[in-house]
Amino acid sequence: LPDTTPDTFRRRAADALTAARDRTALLTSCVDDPELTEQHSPLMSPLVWDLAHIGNFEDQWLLRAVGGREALRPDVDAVYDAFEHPRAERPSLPLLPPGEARHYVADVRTRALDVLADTRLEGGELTDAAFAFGMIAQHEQQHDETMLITHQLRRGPAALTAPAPPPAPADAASLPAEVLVPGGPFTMGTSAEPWALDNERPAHRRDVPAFLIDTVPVGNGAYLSFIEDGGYEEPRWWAPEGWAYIREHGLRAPLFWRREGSGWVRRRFGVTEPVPLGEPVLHVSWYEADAYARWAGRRLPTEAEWEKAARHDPATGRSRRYPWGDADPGPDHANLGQRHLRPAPLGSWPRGTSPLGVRQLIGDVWEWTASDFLPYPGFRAFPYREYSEVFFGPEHKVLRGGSFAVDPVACRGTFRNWDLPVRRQIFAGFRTARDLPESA
Ligand code: AVJ
Ligand code: FE
Repeated sequence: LPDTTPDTFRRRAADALTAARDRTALLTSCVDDPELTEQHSPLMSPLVWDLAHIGNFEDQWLLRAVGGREALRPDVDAVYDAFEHPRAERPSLPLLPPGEARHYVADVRTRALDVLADTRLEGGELTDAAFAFGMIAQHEQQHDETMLITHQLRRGPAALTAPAPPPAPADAASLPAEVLVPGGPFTMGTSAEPWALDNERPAHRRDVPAFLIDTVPVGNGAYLSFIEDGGYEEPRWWAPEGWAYIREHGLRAPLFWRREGSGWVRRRFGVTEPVPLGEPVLHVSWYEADAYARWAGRRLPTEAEWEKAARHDPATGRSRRYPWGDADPGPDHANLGQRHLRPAPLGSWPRGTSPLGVRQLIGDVWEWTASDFLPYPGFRAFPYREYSEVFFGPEHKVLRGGSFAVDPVACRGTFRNWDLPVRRQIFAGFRTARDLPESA
């Protein structure tokens, strides 16, 4: 685990906050002010809402709760309360205009860094204050991912560019299709990770029977076979609610795909390109992932299976922080942090392989799991119920592993994301699993 003496902690916290702000600044300066204020999709907030919401959340938690200081803008709390106003109605709120929003977030940050310098942090201990700085950095990075989704939904020429990820490594084509994960208990979740969110806690033992899991995520090529086999016309592959949903909305392919001539193209950050067959499939709902798996004679992994495949080290019996070990993610481990604006080819990042041989678990695409979003035994809401607790229940499905759009500060082997099973604008794909045959 990272060294958490007060001085290194202060440096880590300041660096994490600064990295998040650099990304926020880029995402909110690469389009003009009218584009910041307009709503690009009813599923998303105007970018300028995200921007000031980031500052208001920091105002509430770092200035008021941790610093015990006066609020900078208590008058805008209600406008930026995500629970009071669903995304669709946010454009009609009295939002701070772009210039004012930029000043607000900058003023809050200056004062928050002041609070960081003044706050007493006991050596190595997880204090509520120490957690709050990590929570705020993660919150801003989560909204940076949300804003990147808005950029992907936006019409018009590209506003963002990034280099392509490296080509697949030499062994990518010869990897086994699936990996056997042996049965038995493993440690799920964490009690030690200082910046783990409430829903990742506490660490607990889980018995997971032996199963087989895909070595890499499902690719566009395999997904295309499902489409061409009539997958979207065949009700037997679909959960009943999923079938009703694709019929009602006329869905026949992942979001952003379009038929052109005899093939398929997709629009990606303002550029239209042939669907790359060797990349993980992206922008599919849980219903589509579930239907594909059934068509393939397989199923989605449960959340516990995913985490065991990612963290369990059979040599020691321990759970690692990440598939590759306990070291923080580096550029060779995983495609994270919006370095590339697309997932890497199937089989990429050999240095990020798990002890059992599973690849691309972290980064590239969020992976839908079979599981509902539920609390772990011993869960305690922290620091407030609306962070996770109000979302627990069968209506939300868990996603794991993070995407290319996720920053390392908000990505761990234990990190849990959740969304509605109809959602497709998020950077989500999946991999499949199956039970071990009786005879084995
Ligand atoms: C964990 C991604 C579902 O965006 O709704 C942002 C993260 N929580 N602000 C979301 C979050 C509060 C959350 N997700
Ligand atoms: Fe938020």
